[in-house]
Amino acid sequence: MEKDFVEKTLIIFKPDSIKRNLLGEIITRFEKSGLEIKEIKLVYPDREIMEKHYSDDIKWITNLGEKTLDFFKETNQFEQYLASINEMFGTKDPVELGMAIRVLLIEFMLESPLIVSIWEGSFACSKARKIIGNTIPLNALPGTIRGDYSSDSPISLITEGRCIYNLVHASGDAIEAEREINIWFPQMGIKD
Ligand code: IDP
Ligand code: MG
Repeated sequence: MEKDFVEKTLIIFKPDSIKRNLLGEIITRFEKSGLEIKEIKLVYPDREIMEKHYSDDIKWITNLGEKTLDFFKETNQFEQYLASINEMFGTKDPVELGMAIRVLLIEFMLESPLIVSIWEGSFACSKARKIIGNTIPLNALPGTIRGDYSSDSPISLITEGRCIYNLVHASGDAIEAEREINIWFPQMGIKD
């Protein structure tokens, strides 16, 4: 019965964690959490695999754009930031903005090899999400990977024309994990 709670999750160590020589420290955090490593490999990703991983699912893209706009809404210079976004991306529409961010994200993920891994444990997906912290490192709590090693935020879209660098990807839930494991480790299904 307790086997039902055992999940696999896909963790990707993104180019910024590799370039900043943080791989060891970050992997250690997953090891110490009690999650068990099942697979790990270095991958030189191509555009095709990255486009599958960050798929063009309209719901996800819309969410990406909306979350970005929400971040700016919470500042006291929303109108100014919105004008800058419009100037840079030619739109204020959340869907179009989400699409533009997805392009930047894929470019970023293609900047260096990635370390792609599978971890297993009780409620592994939600555990891994807790270990990594909020998508926006500025809002991620101390003690999480993103909170401890970065203060990045969507402001980088305006200042540097780039996506958020947040060191690590972890599947959002078990369904996302199954989809992602099939992309990166097609030889192994998630089900035992
Ligand atoms: P997650 O990685 O925490 O699951 P998602 O919403 O799935 O977050 O977004 C995927 C990736 O897209 C993030 O990890 C981050 O690198 C990038 N990203 C998300 N939101 C923004 C944003 O508002 N501006 C720029 N990049 C973003
Ligand atoms: Mg995600």
